[in-house]
Amino acid sequence: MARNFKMKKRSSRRKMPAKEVAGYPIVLTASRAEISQYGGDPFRAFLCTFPEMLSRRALNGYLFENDPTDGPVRFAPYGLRKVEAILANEFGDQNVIVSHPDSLSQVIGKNTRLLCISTMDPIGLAYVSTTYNSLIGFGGESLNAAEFKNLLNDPAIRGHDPKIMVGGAGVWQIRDAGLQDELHVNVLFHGEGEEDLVPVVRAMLNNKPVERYYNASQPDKNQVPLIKHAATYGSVEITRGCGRGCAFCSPTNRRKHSFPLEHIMKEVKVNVDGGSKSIFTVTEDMFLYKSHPKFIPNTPEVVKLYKTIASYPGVEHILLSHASLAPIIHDPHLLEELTPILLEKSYWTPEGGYKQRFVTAEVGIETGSVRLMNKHMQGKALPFSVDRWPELVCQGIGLMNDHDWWPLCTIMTGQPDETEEDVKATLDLIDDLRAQNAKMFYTPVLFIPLEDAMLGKAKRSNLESLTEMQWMVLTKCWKNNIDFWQPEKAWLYYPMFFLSHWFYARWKHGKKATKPMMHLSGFQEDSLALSLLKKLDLSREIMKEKASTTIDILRRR
Ligand code: B12
Ligand code: SF4
Repeated sequence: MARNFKMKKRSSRRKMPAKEVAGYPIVLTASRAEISQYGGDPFRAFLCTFPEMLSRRALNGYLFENDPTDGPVRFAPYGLRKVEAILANEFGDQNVIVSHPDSLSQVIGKNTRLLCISTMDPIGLAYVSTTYNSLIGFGGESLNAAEFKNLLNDPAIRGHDPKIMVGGAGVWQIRDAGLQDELHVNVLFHGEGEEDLVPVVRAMLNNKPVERYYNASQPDKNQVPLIKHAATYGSVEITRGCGRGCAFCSPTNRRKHSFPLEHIMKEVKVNVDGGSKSIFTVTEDMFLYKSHPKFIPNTPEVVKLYKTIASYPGVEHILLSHASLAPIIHDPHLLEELTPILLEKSYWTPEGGYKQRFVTAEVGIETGSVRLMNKHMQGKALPFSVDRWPELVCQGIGLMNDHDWWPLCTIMTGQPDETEEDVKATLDLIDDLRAQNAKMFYTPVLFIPLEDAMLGKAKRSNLESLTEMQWMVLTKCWKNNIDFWQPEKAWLYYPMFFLSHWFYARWKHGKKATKPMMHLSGFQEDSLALSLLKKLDLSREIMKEKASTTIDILRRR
């Protein structure tokens, strides 16, 4: 699926070197969208998955936050920091630099042999980008994609023509989009860097052949180096891999292990010394940390970990990436002991404009269907059976809410073999959560086959193929988000969705979106008004069909 990927003119904010610079042999970078740290709020970064026209406006103040310098960037994505450590340990600190994309002209020069770029979503083909770009349907490609293109268009790169290697979770997108040649990328490095990166770089520097799409072997846990400089949001990996084995997931393929506390604290120090006020614990599930067999949580070790991080001088906030529900149901003491530590270090507070202080982490609910859970996500509920999934979800979210945890939850629809019964089960689960006044933020997404996931070859879902009920999953989630997070703005959102449906979305997405969109516009699902609107929609459809048949008949005459 080759795409039109025309290069734009260079941004006026880029500095031009006064004279020819020597440059560093190995330069590392990421796009503005992925290297910025958005005032310290990682959830703001998700806006980069929205169309450029909307997200650039919303984020513009943040995209240049790492003020361009002539030297190394202050904060960089954690994966890129690992790559920096791997390469600097081998080729010498003086030969490797991580640069902000706006400063490339200061660090790429005649000595530069290799440019390494890290990316999670270069073409905007991951879950959130795909879902919301097609849903909104105007405003261009995602900011992630636009900024990745801008990066490769940098005059310093074009002028000096170093070899280019791209790595990180999103490399498959460049291959799938058929853009490797057009972007002049010599090597797409897929997988972890600790085992194979050095030989690959050595081969590239020596002009030896390297596979264009390089699949890296898995490293041993002892090979993972400490980062040398601060990562965005103060990221520190506490575990790698997962092992629950969900069929749509890629990180589950990594070898599962927890990093020793000493290793973690050394990286906390690097981040704090580098100026970070927060520590972001990177993991597939924070309760995997030193967990026992069958994913039974190791409460004392988890509590010790967060206590130690929280008491490190200079750590003002602790941010969490992912968490799962089963461990907190298995051990009710887990949240009891952990919450006071995390609540005190929360980034989400009334001073920041929120209703109250709360803790948040990303939780994967994905579906309410026990059948789909059994088929694709059997390990997700361990140590419990997935046969109780909807009940476990309600119980887990309830426990979280009791302890002031307001999770961000993903719900996925359009899975390859999702039936109407499966979708109904998901809608029922969302209703049950609403009935218990769940405090949470839903991120509904379409199923996307990530390359190295077990379902990597499955059919990609899209809005055109969604049924009315699948649409309802998307809109119900957003209705709940409005009603919980911004009920005072409902008067603005409801008419906005109503008008956008009748003047735009209905034309773009068809009549199956009508009932769901009217629900999102504030109509009760079973209200008379909604069924009248649906009927009106249906009769318009019939009239349109009749008109086109009449035109056909007249034409034939
Ligand atoms: C932390 C995190 C974030 C943080 C980023 C923090 C940061 N800047 O450091 C936040 C919350 C901001 C974030 C946002 C998004 N994320 Co994210 N994120 C993660 C998470 C949980 C951990 C990433 C991490 O640091 N891992 C640890 C490091 C060591 O691993 P790594 O980054 O993969 O790096 C290694 C290799 O990839 C490789 N490598 C990395 N870079 C390079 C570069 C070169 C040149 C080479 C050779 C090698 C190389 O070497 C490294 C060491 O082994 C992963 C899940 C996961 N486990 O990977 C998802 C993940 C990477 N995110 C993902 C996505 C899609 C996003 C979003 C686009 C939103 C979305 N879900 O649609 C946004 C992007 C917004 C933006 N513009 O920044 C997806 C990528 C999917 C895919 N395969 O295409 C993942 C895999 C989650 C998932 N399963 O959906 N994310
Ligand atoms: S629980 Fe999460 S990280 Fe683990 S395999 Fe499932 S989706 Fe992947």
